[in-house]
Amino acid sequence: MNNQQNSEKLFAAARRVIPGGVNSPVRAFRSVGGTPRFIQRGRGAYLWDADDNSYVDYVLSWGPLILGHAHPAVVAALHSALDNGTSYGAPTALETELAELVIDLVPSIEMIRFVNSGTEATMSALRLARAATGRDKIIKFSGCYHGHADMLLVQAGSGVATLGLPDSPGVPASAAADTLIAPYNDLAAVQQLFAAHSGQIAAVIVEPIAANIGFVPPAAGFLEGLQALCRQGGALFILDEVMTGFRAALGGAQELWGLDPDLTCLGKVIGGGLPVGAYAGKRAIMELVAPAGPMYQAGTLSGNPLAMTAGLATLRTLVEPGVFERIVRTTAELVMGIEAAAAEYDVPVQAGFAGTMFGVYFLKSPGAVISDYASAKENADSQRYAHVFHAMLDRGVYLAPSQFEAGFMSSTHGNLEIDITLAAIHDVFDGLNEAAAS
Ligand code: KE4
Repeated sequence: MNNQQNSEKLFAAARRVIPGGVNSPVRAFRSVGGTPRFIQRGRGAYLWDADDNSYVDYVLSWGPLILGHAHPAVVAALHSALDNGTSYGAPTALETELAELVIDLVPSIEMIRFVNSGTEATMSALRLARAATGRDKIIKFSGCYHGHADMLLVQAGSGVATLGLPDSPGVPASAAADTLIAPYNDLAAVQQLFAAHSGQIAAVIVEPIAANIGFVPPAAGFLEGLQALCRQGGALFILDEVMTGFRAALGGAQELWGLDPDLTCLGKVIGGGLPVGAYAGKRAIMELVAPAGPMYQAGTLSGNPLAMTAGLATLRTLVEPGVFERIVRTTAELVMGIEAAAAEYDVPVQAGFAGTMFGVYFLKSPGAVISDYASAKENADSQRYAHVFHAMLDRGVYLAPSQFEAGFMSSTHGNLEIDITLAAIHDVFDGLNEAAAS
């Protein structure tokens, strides 16, 4: 067990003034237990905590840091931007430059509005869908997490799943009344909802990979089927690519499956670690957004020059020849190494990856298949995950502090980091067998 005295002190102080001692619930280690490590700095693939323990980091701020911590190109760009000030509340060329870059990379996007978080992106995209269709109902999927807007905190994933919250108190029934739920990967259930609510559904919003219940890829034809049902039913097809954008593929998960969503929600990577979200899509729909059109949405710090600068530096580096492909290879190497170790030590897992993001479920029984929220809750062994999480932490590897979260790779993870990680995995898996044998 590595020394965590300073984290414990800092956590005690934080809990006195911040609910749960954290500014976002998943950081509190509630589902894995123990003291969250208070981080002092990051560089490349590594984090250092308040007790100066170093970790190979696979959380990467929950996805944004695809170039690792404090990448020189991002830091240099921010240093020069800082000399010009931090915010103007007025348009800048930077916003247009980032908009043009995102539009170049994601063919379905013709126009984009920047906001400050993924929550704002999905909340605004759904308001826009309701404005565009004149309809009120939306369809989301159990276990999918689209941020914490009232209408979306219904059978959500991520921190809601991690904490096992039934849904959140404070969300009035009226706010959720128009939110219809279907199981992920269940196209028939969506067909039934369209039939039962014909002419009333404004949009279907979906994570193209259900990565807020861990890592559940779409079944063959699921996303394409949703897109077709939306077209037939007069509803907008919204892909929430806050997590998968520029990670599942450079053009997002929609590139992997040849999708053409009406709207796409983005976040994380496009801010390079600074607060940026965005909703984007077809011009005819986006031009309904104020002040071009009547649908209102606004934000004091939207398009902030520092955030735009970090996003531009990140994406411009990411699109350089070979950078993205190399991160994908490293991701594949890690996942295949974990699967090989699980086979060698007879540890039942369900692992997967798409581009630069991955997930590993520890299964309660061999052969179980996780394909949606219900099967994840039934078959994922969260207790074993918690044990592995802390054992890896003690060996200098920082995984997501929840079985219901995905893992992320960066351009700064190389052979050394993969070797450290797989050596730790072998050691931990071997220990699992010893514990079982004793
Ligand atoms: P934010 O409001 O946290 O920027 O984005 C919300 C959001 C929307 N859509 C998807 C697919 C997301 O994954 C998220 C946020 N992801 C979580 C981690 N799974 C953020 C971590 C946290 O809540 O602290």
